[in-house]
Amino acid sequence: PGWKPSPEIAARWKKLTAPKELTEEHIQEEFVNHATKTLARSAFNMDDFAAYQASAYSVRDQLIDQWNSTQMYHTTVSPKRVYYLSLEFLIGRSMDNALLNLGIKDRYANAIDKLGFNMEDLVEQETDAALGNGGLGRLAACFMDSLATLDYPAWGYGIRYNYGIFEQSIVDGYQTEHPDYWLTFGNPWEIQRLDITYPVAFGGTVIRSKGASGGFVYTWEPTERVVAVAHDFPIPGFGTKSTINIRLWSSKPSNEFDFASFNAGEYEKSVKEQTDAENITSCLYPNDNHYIGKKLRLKQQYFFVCATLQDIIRRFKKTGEPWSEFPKHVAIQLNDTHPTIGIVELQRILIDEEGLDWDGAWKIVTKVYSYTNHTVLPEALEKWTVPLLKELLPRHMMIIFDINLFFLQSVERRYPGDREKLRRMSIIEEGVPQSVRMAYLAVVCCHTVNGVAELHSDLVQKQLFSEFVEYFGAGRFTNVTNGVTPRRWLHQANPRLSALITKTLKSQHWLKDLSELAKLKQFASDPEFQRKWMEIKASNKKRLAEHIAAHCNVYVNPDAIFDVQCKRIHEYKRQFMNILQVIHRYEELQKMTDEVLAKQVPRVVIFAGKSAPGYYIAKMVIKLINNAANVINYNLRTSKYLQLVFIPNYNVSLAEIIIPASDISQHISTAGTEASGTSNMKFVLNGGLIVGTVDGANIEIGEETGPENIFLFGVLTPEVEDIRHKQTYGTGIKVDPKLDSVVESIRDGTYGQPAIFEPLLHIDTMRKVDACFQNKAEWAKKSILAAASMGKFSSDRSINDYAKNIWHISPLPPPE
Ligand code: AZC
Repeated sequence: PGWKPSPEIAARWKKLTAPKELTEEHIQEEFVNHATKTLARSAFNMDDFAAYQASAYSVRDQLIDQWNSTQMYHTTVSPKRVYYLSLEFLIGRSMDNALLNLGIKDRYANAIDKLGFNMEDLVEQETDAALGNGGLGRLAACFMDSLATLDYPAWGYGIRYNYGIFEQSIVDGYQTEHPDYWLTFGNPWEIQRLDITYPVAFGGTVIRSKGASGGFVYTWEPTERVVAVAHDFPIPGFGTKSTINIRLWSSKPSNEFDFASFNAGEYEKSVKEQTDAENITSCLYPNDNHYIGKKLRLKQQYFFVCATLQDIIRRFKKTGEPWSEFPKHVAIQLNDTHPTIGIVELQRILIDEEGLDWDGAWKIVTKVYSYTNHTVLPEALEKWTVPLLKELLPRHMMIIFDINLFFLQSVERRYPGDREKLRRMSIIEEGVPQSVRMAYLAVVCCHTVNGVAELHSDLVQKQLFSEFVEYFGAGRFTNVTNGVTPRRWLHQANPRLSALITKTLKSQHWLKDLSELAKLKQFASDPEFQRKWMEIKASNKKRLAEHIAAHCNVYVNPDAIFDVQCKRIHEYKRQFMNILQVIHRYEELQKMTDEVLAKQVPRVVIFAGKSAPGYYIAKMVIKLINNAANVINYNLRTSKYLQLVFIPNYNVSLAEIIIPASDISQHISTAGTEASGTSNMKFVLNGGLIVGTVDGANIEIGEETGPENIFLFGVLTPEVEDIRHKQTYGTGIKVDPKLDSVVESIRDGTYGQPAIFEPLLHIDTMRKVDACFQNKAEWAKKSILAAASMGKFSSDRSINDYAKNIWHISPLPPPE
């Protein structure tokens, strides 16, 4: 900085920036100020959207105050910080969340009401920040909320995509995709930092020469240069002044290069370079649990970690401490392998730019990084081909080869002559072409590797990385079970339930310590509490019914069981099995006499979720659900007892409406395939019960609720492979496409091994649900007991686990 304030000026500055009391009048003043000055509107030229924007800018001012003081405080203390690197942050809307976390929602709502606007309507004006696909991206967002709430010195880093996940509409039953240009009207929740930029380079060659001390030095001469520009998204904690930052990078052309082309008269070339540069951060790849080997995706990955590391290093250098102290200030968490090239980048910077030797650099790098694995599905494990890496990042490719060489040499020393082992454990996969196994690279370079639920972490250690566990020891591997933030997923999404809990527990403290929910158990059989609890559920169901009427043109019966499966459409998540079960139910209803029909428990089956645009089977499942809905909903005789809807465009704000309204939700992945799942936690937290397989976090949820408050069914993980094998090579059973006609013969064991037919077990489970639902008091009790058991699944608990066992950082609450 070229300017330093004198003590008098600094004092004056302090006085001018001192937060003003948030009186009604002050809020109104700020609102009108932004409406007239920021938006250039007048009282006669306002609508809900303008009012939303004016409120948003004024709330943002509050955030910025807190954010500034948090950052200034962190700078003076210079603690060890955690940097959470993620290609996805599925934040959703910000205004309601900010108002609630800052504890100023009522004040704002009242103040704005007197200016003629309704806060609930304004909140609805906001477009989601949909910078993620599903579970992995939403987890990152929940973690940011917890890091802020628990006062950890933390930063999130990622990409500011111009287009988030596509918008889905349903046309003739098919999914159609539309671009999500969420930035059309600007984004009040970010602060563009045109002053914080870093160069990022790609391509070219590496020149090797003799250095002063006799060793080789490597100079990377890239051919493409772009610039990363910072955008800051302040994240307020709940009930604290801590406000942390998610810094998202956007790509811009580098000036040097367009000038060169421009001056050479190559105007078109210079413009093309500009668009190429901007394209790097244009789009989020819409794949969930599936990797894509596209060059642009690799560019995104390197682009964001390259800028991030420069930012982290700049911050570290302010301490004036030597490189050996770097790990005492910095912990970097890799959210899946997507940012793994950052490991290599740090090794490169330390050697090529900071002049450390290989071993010195390696010691630092391996103390800094840790890696979270989110899936064991082979099709989701990232591999980059060697030719592509060489083309885009030639120096990094050399370093990866070196890391692999040193690693394999030490494996060879431990297991002399075992060439097969070397081949299996190599970071480089042989083949034409060769490729780099990014997960192996992460395991070799990180001090800690974790899975996201007990079962998943077990599979990570026993299947995915078993030889690495044997080689490095089990100490490198651990579990951190996922969690969700109760602030967004209960307090914000279900305000009435939150208020009931606060009233019953006589304090809001449960929002900071979710284990306090257990105190609700004593009220589980209290008829008055049950009545209030179920009345809130009923009103949430009504609200969802209104959304369904508006978006699906179906009037669903709000007294029916709401049976929900909303998540990305994927074979392993088995929406297909679920829709077969629904069709089976429909066919059974057809056969019933009026008398029997009248005794059926009415059910509304609700699906929602996006399919990757190129995922044919998933798209066909969406089509099948919609076609089935068209038949089922128009059967006048049975539609009282069964309705089916597919709600389009599932996203965070739709989840906030659906989840509080569910009676049961389906988490029915094939055992061993869903790493954790996090919506399962959100549903139970809101008093919905799980129908699920023995998979992911369902297992731990069941341990907490007790088996009587969860509907688990199906086979266990070790049996799955066995069954698959038998199905492929065994009796050669063919499942009759007319499901109803074969159901009984399969069930009586005619074909052996009934466990293969999990769809049948699913059907049985759903019958059990019907029976339970009829006893209203018992159902209410289960719902309360299950929700009261969710203490473990707060993302606060997950973050405390990471902080204590992996990052070794401590809370730094801001001074009052
Ligand atoms: C998901 C897992 O599928 C889900 O089970 C888990 O809850 C979530 O991560 C958060 O840990 N994985 C992904 O979204 N994507 C990848 C590449 O695994």
